[in-house]
Amino acid sequence: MAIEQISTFCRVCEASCGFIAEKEDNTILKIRTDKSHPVTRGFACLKGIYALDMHKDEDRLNYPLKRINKRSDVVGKFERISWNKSASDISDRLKDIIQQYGRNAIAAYIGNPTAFNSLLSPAIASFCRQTGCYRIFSSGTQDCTNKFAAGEAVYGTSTLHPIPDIEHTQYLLIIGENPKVSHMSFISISDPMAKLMAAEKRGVKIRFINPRKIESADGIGKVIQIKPDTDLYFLAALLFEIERIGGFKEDLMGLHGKNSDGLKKFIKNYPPKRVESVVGIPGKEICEIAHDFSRAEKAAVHVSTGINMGRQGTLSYWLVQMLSFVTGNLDKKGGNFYSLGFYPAAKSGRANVENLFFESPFGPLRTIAGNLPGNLMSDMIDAEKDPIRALFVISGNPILSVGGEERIRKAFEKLDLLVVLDIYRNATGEMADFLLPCADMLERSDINTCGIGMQHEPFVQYTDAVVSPLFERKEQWWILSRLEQEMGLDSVLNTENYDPYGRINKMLSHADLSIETLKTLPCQTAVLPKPKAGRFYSDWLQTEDKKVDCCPVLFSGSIENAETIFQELESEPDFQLKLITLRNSFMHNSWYHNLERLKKGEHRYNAVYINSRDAGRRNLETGMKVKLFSKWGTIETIIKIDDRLRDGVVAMAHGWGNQRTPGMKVAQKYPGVNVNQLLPSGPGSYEKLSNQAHMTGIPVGIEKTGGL
Ligand SMILES: Nc1nc2c(c(=O)[nH]1)N[C@H]1C(S)=C(S)[C@@H](COP(=O)(O)OP(=O)(O)OC[C@H]3O[C@@H](n4cnc5c(=O)[nH]c(N)nc54)[C@H](O)[C@@H]3O)O[C@H]1N2
Ligand SMILES: Nc1nc2c(c(=O)[nH]1)N[C@H]1C(S)=C(S)[C@@H](COP(=O)(O)OP(=O)(O)OC[C@H]3O[C@@H](n4cnc5c(=O)[nH]c(N)nc54)[C@H](O)[C@@H]3O)O[C@H]1N2
Ligand code: SF4
Ligand SMILES: [Mo]
Repeated sequence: MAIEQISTFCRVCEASCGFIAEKEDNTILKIRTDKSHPVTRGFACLKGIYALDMHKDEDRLNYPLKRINKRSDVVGKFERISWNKSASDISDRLKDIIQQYGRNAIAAYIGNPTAFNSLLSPAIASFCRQTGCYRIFSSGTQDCTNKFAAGEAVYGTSTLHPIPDIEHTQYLLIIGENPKVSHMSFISISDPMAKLMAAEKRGVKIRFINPRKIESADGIGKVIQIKPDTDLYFLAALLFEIERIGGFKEDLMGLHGKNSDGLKKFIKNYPPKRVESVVGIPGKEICEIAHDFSRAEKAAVHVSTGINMGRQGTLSYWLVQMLSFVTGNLDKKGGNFYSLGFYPAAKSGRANVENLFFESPFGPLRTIAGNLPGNLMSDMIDAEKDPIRALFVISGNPILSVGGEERIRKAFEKLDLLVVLDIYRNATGEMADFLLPCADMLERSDINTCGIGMQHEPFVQYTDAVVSPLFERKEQWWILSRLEQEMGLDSVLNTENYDPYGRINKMLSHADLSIETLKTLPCQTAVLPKPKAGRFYSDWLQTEDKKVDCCPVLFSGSIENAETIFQELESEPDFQLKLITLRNSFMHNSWYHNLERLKKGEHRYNAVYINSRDAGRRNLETGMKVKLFSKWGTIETIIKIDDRLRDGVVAMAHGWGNQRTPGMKVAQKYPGVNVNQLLPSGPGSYEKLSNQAHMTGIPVGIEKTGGL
């Protein structure tokens, strides 16, 4: 058969880079970037290209497996079973659990790749609704639920996140984000560095707020090195100074806002001079940023996980929105605006603002976009009353990605049933009763729904499966539907001529598109109108009264608590080290660890990075073995001097620690260490407003354990 060229796209991160896959029969020969793609224009990173290594990896999960030894045995013993047998065994056990303990006993953990699989979310919703699984955890509480919570409170919807107009702005503030490595999040953008470089050339003043002089800033703008977990006070001080110099657009605030007195009262507490020692930035420098931002004709702001993972991510994101709103940069060309795309997603996240919290043994709780705090998952399994007994892990790896590995492992041992749907037998899968092998992105059709409402250059692309799933791998929507069928519930598999794209076609019809029309276009891609200002207050804002809430009542308790945290930070000893995360281009959370090609030189382990001054004070040098400890755990690793870090900050990559993952031989050969053993978990370890886990600015200590 002749070699075919299939146009497809990457589903690892939001950029959705276009690819050409070359295949012969059902074998993929090569993946290359698609230079003819109308939006991504040949841009890609290693992870996208290496998806082919993953597709072919001999350690991939290829058949359903059933555990035959105890879950507490470190190494799982599994036997191969058929899909029919796995469906009936899981169904029987689930029915027993429901009969014995009620539906409360079932829970799910939904991992990050779910966001890049357009057919999966409705299948999860159906499965959970029908089985009564209402305790849902997800990787969202590790990376972004603060944005959902603030969106709901301020704009009335969790899905309204105005993106920066990089092309037309004059001043760009980027907080807690490293575009060169991570390619941005909550703005889906191809080749962000090219866009930032072009902006720099145009004379845009770019300022990064980050504890580390990130790679993104090499030759672009300037980094202002903030102390971790203090962004709230930095933002409050910016607003304080902007108000002081008369930079608030009071007329606009009157027209489109409410409760601005509450905002003003809050920021009054944090003049630049007061916050400078806590945030680690001289008051003068804070004032300069405030002046530049408010005096620029057009200024834009964007923030990411560096802010989200702090203890006060929701309040911080609130002030980010306020910065844009009060300076008149919200819904403005060159400021921040909503990017519509093919479907008005801003409306679908409309908040139910009644009855926000409910009582629980862990104190008042709420769900954010359906999610409970991931940091309570072990507690809810461990609970005396109504424990979780059955857990479905759907493309996630909580053992390595959530804080408190040992607590999670202990809790998982207690489960009556653990079912893991993944492409690998990952660290979590090693504890599973059933491992269900899933199709990878090259083996399934899809469209790029993930970035709706946040695309820099909106486009929608359809891809066929490049090849049909190898071995007995299956798509996850099929697996969940098969389980429904086996349990006698409604299942799309019982519908004759079921069209998995029915719902998506309805969404596409908003832009007069359908899967069929997409298939006729070059790269199966429709380029959509560029985002523009003008409809934010009239159409996208979802509060009842169509006003931006400048100080939601919901925030009162957290606002009071902000002062307590400020005073705690003020009295911290000077020598206190704080831990932050360090992503790099050779890892993607906890996956991609089984590719030999990514394990070269220093990428064979995850060192702790520290600057030479902090290292010198402790007689530490690159290569030395050290113990890194926190209130929650201790790990051993190796020092790497990195003078990009500010004083008092150490950094480590997460997602490592595969010592106990024999199903991934390369990952186990280069295990590194799971930094999340140092992170807090349980009550008090997440932001109450948003359930977002506290993951940056963790107080740690460091001690030498060995020589070079
Ligand atoms: N300390 C610290 N911890 C962190 C972070 C941090 O910055 N610092 N970052 C956090 C962030 S941002 C996130 S999003 C979470 C991620 O948390 P998780 O989503 O729990 O973990 P991932 O490592 O993304 O694991 C995804 C799993 O999905 C599998 N997978 C990949 N593609 C597919 C597919 O197509 N189908 C199926 N079924 N499975 C697939 C992979 O093999 C992998 O096992 O971790 C967080 N943890
Ligand atoms: N190569 C690679 N790309 C990825 C991922 C990956 O693991 N590897 N993960 C993907 C996922 S799931 C996500 S969510 C995105 C995340 O995308 P980003 O949010 O851009 O993630 P990071 O590159 O970790 O950048 C976060 C930055 O915040 C800084 N920071 C840490 N603490 C603080 C703080 O308290 N305040 C401030 N102001 N800054 C702080 C860190 O130094 C870091 O530079 O990336 C995605 N892309
Ligand atoms: S930037 Fe994101 S979407 Fe593009 S190739 Fe890399 S991982 Fe895939
Ligand atoms: Mo993430």
